[in-house]
Amino acid sequence: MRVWRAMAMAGVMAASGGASSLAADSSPPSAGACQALARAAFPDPTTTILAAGPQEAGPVGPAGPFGPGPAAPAHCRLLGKMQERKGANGQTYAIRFQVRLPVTWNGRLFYEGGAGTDGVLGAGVGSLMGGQPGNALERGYAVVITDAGHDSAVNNDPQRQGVVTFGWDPEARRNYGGAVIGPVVKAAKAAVKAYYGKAPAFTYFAGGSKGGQEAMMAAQRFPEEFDAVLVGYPGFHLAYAGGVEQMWDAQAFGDAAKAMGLLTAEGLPLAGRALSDDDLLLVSGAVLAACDELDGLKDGMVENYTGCTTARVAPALAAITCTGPKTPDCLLPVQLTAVRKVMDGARAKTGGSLYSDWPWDPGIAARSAQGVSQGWRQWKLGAYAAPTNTGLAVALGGGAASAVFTSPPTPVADTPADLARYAFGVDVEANWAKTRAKWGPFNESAVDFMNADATDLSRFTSRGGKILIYHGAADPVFSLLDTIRWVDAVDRQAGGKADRFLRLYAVPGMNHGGGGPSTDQFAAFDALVAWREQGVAPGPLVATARASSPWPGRTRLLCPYPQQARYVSGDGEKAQSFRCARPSLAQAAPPASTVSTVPVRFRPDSPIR
Ligand SMILES: [Ca+2]
Repeated sequence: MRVWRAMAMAGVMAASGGASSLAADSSPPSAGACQALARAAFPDPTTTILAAGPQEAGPVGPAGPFGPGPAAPAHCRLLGKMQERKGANGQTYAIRFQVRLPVTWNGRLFYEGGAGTDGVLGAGVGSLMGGQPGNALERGYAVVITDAGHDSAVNNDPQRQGVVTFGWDPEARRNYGGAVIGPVVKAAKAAVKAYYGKAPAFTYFAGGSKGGQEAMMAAQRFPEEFDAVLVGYPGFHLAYAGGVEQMWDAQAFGDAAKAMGLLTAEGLPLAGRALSDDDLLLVSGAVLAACDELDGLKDGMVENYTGCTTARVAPALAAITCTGPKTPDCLLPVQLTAVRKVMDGARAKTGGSLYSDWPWDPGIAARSAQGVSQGWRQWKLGAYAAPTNTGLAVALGGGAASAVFTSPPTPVADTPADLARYAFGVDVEANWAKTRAKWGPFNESAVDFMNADATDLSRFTSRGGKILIYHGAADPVFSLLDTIRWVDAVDRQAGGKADRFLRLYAVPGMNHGGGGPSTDQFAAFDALVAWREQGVAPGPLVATARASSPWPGRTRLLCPYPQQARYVSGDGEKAQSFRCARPSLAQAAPPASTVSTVPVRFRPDSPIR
């Protein structure tokens, strides 16, 4: 029952606009206090304030294609930079940061994580993530963001991978990996102190994808600076996922395209054509045929993501294999070989895992009123109709793998054909070795500066630190199974008591950060705040499907791992018809192919085997 009380309390907090004010006893800062920040002292003596000025309530940032920028209350905006220097190849680097300080402050600081290859300052109003409406600034948080130490508009050499040119500079790599978090949070705390006259009572970090990697870095490498972190679909093994797995995926689907004679104008494989949307729907259909009912309800969702093993799915895949020419009802053996290879994850020639396998989940593709979901294919394959390789494994991964995640970096021009030539041609196992290599001035390996997989979190948790993670089961960028193995390793390290400080919520059907046949809207941030500040341990979260899903308005329980949602009785569209429970032993076992790969504990210097 405690979990339901926790949900009710989280709901009350959300209804009242989130966190209560800790600063009610202080009067709002004076009108001149904002401009005065330009003369304030900052901990890093290299800090330069570029702008400090009051902002009236209203939308901030440039208008987007769908309307004005996000809403913000009256606040003080501070823009600064620090550690400006001349770096590799004559590039000038600096750490830029922005702090928005609301006039009506709730006494807290919110560090919003970056995304992708960073290098930009976003609106910086503080996304609450999980599809939660509003933003942290509206709720009274001071919000800080950074470009992570490079500027995509400036550090952008077309002969050196374009926006990831910074990969050629060892210090810019380190900052991107997370070193930037320390100086930036200290600068933000100094701004808070100067503006409000007191330090934040609580400091949160929230980020997804690369920002999720940063949230984990915050807890692991700057544990004294943060009180709780919200981690979305994290790239905590980005060196492996970006440097190795994306090349593996590109090559698997590239091989299939080549075998089917599907090539670009330059004669390169056209990976995006390897499977059509209808072909991907056949794969999802096989997953559902094998696993949909494991959770007690045939509803197009696989809540039992650990029970849906390769062994269970294989007969359903065999059943859709063409025995002759391709037809709409079957997949060619070469197509299925590629799918199986991708889902098995990057492998060494000896068969050992170089990153992770992936859960079989119907979020690979699903049909809704808006068409077939693209969240999986846009990373693994790319747009079917495109004449070049638009899959992000190639278009983004080709540059990041060659410039940032391997040492030494390999020069690749920033063109679709050059990136594709690298992604399809590189030796995946050699790249894995280069994620762990040091070379000349690159005196930290990508694994060292990038991977956030420490399992001893005691410096963070001994101060009451809390970690809440969520991750889509159909995320095509970072594997939920890899995140599960890290959570298991942390739990072993904590003597089986990691639930005192760590929660993982798998989101069945969800792609990278949202979308897919899923219920991807939920109040994870509220749950984290209630846990850290009121001691209300998070239980099941009610999640709602968005309008673009196959089932708008459907609700489900997101269950804290290792629990999973299981249908009990009643309306199959409603969360209250489910309960959270550990899967039965027969269904709980991880995929057989990975049992032997689970390490006793994670070490940055050892692959998952
Ligand atoms: Ca089901």
